[in-house]
Amino acid sequence: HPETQYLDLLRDLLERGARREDRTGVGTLALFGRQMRFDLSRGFPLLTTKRIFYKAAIHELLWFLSGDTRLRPLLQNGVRIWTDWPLARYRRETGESIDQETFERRVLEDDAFAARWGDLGPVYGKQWRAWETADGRVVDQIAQLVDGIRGNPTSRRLLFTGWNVGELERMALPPCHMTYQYFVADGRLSGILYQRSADTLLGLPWNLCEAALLIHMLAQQCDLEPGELVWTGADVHLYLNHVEQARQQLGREPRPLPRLVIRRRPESLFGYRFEDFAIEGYDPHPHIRAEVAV
Ligand code: DHF
Ligand code: TMP
Repeated sequence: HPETQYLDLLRDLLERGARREDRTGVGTLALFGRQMRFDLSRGFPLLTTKRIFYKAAIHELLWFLSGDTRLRPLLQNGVRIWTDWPLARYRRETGESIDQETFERRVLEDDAFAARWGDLGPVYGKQWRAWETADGRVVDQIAQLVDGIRGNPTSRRLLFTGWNVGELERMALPPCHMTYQYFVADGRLSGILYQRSADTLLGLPWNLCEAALLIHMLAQQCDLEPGELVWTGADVHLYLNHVEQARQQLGREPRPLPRLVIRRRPESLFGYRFEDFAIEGYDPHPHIRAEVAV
């Protein structure tokens, strides 16, 4: 079962991970340099050993592709996974002890507040769709990628990256899933995701889901079949407050992978809507709660 790769990774982290301090102060067990491969023709790589909120993941990917970096459109879709970072900044800079719900309500309802506190800076969406060059051009890396896959499928430059060195300090968080590269052979489109830093229990399952989703969308737009998703992680870690959750998950048997259905072929990669996607046959084990390290 493809998910065995993920469970093996969790087990390796528990058994052999190096205990390291980290930026958040939580501490991790970490390994350096790991790879997993998922043949997308064998099913959609959504974990089954715990429920993943894939609807929120779809919203997040569409938000990246829209070029947006503001919290508000995520919150309007009920996606709260990014609130913690602007909230931490607000608390740090104002000294106010506002709760998450109040903060989110203000971002949703108060334009001035949202403009001041509700933006993540030039994160993924900005770099993917509107990278600003030193000579004043604005580059849409995703549009160029689609043109490249269609027009020059054997190119070895079919990639985009969020790692814009000059803008890292202005980002709420420097990109984790930072570079995506694509490869066309035998009518199939494969993709590599290079992830510099992976929260194996919380973030990684979402990253796999979204990277796979993007391959499916690109393939549809370029008249190709989805090939493989190759995931490469550099600093791959398990937070010390996720150890119990990892053990619990390791006690579960993977179930058949679900399938992704794209109900419509939009006129461009930027025409997809949330309703265009359906995940069929998803019967996961129950969700496992875990705290995210800010
Ligand atoms: N920081 C850390 N330490 N780990 C991350 O995975 C992470 N991910 C970020 C931003 N910063 C991060 C963006 N993506 C969750 C999932 C993805 C994500 C952020 C958070 C998360 O908390 N997922 C939970 C529940 C989500 C929910 O209740 O909607 C999960 O169980 O998947
Ligand atoms: P770092 O910037 O110090 O590496 O912290 C970022 C943390 O967030 C790290 O634990 C990795 C995790 N993360 C993911 O695993 N996937 C993601 O998509 C994001 C945004 C973060």
